[in-house]
Amino acid sequence: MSFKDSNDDGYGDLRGVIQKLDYLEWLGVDYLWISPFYKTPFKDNGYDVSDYLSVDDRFGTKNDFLDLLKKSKKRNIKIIMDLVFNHTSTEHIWFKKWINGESEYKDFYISKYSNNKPPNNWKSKFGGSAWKEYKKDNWYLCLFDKTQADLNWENPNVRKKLYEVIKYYVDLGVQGFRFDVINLISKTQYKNDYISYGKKYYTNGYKFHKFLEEIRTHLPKNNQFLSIAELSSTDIKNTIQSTNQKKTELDCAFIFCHLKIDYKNNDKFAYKEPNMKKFNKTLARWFSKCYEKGSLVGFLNNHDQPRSVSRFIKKEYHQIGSKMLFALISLLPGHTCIYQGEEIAMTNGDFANITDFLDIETVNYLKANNYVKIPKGVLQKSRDNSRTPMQWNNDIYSGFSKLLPWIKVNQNYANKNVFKQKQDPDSTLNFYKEFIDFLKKDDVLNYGSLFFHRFRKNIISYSRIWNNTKYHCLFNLSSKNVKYNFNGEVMKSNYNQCISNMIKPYQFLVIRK
Ligand code: TEU
Repeated sequence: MSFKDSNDDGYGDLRGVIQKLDYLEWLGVDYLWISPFYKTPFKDNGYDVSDYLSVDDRFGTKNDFLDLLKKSKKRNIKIIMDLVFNHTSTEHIWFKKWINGESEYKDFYISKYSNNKPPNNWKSKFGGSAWKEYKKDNWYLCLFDKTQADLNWENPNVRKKLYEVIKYYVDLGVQGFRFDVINLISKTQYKNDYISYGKKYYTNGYKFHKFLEEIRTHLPKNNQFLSIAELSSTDIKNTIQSTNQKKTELDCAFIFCHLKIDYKNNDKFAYKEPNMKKFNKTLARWFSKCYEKGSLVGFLNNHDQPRSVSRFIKKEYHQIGSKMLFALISLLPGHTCIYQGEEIAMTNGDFANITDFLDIETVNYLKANNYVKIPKGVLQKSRDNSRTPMQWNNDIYSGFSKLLPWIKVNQNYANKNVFKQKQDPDSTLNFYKEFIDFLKKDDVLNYGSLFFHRFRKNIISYSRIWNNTKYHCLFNLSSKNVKYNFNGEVMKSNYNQCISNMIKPYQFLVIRK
């Protein structure tokens, strides 16, 4: 959507991705996860699919997609499709046939009878009730937008149709899937829930692992194929099971606990400074417990999250701090996922008007609360922050498109762009490239065990150990010098000069012992 627009209509597209494959290869990308580009009414940026088997006109054609597969293969980049299987758009033909009562589509969606009011008090993740009345006293479940109806996974015919989608893309040569909110697919009890408003019943439901096992049987057996579970509000036990080493379910998982450190009482849009102690504690707990028995993907950015530099680093330190954040997350065991623009330290959008916000979750929130001015928490955490166009150069609209893009370009593009950073040996971009190369080749990082140390003085510290080699990794999460003694050979740092009893603002060090 926001990566590269090849036909200057203001929307990123598949041809745009093809144009930038050389760049991705240069950077060292192995797998490329692309957000949904299926046919969509676009209420939730493509996560509302109206036909899984066709490409939306906005994004190109099936031929463009086949070309992308061919050209990425030449560069050894594997394509990961985003499978949105918890729900479809209400524009999907399945939904239309279901609502018309066609027998083949009987029980395709989750529907309950309830007199005059929703069947229970579950809340949608985008605000309001999780139910929509479609005919007098009949309601369908929609955990996200009203136009995203939850599929009924209990129905084998639904699963059969979804496995046909998997087969279609595997046959085309896709080499991985990211399964959107896959731990929400098993729902069986529909009781009122006065604490978590439904989460307790629809998250990691009792058939969830059975369904994952079934999905697995439809995935290719080759070990290059990568399946990723997006796990919403989950726990360690279920995460381990979903990504167990016997590979009976999926290969690895995205979890979000480490990114909820600036939520105030679970309220995303209430403004709160991130709590770094909690950040450390969450990373330590999750990664230490999951890395041997299961597998987590390390990431700090995606299309739903605010930009990590804006979130964690004071403005004057964005360049140095962006390198520290990447080191912090990528030196942990497991795959690392980078989100477009992170490699040049792109920041949150510079939105000035309430009408600049487009994301459905944000817009619903603003409307529900009758905001006329942008609240601080929305500036801080709206999903639009990460969706601004990729900053390629300092041409008009940051080189993303020649036409006004679908979402506002961040005005810092003139100074912060790929073209400029490529020429600067000290840039975030060149750091990412060099660091990715280092990560791939290093045995300690690829196979080593993990040991987290105590968090003190704003320093996160952990060790990676393999055979007789130990890497002590230190990260200063603050903008202050911190007195801290360390010894050993400094292998990597984001500062040229290192002093053995001081860790500089946002400095990181990998020390070999
Ligand atoms: O997101 C799942 C999800 O629950 C969150 O990350 C969501 O963005 C959060 O509730 C916001 O506070 C996935 C997709 O990544 C997201 O873009 C979709 O909107 C959502 O599923 C529905 O398909």
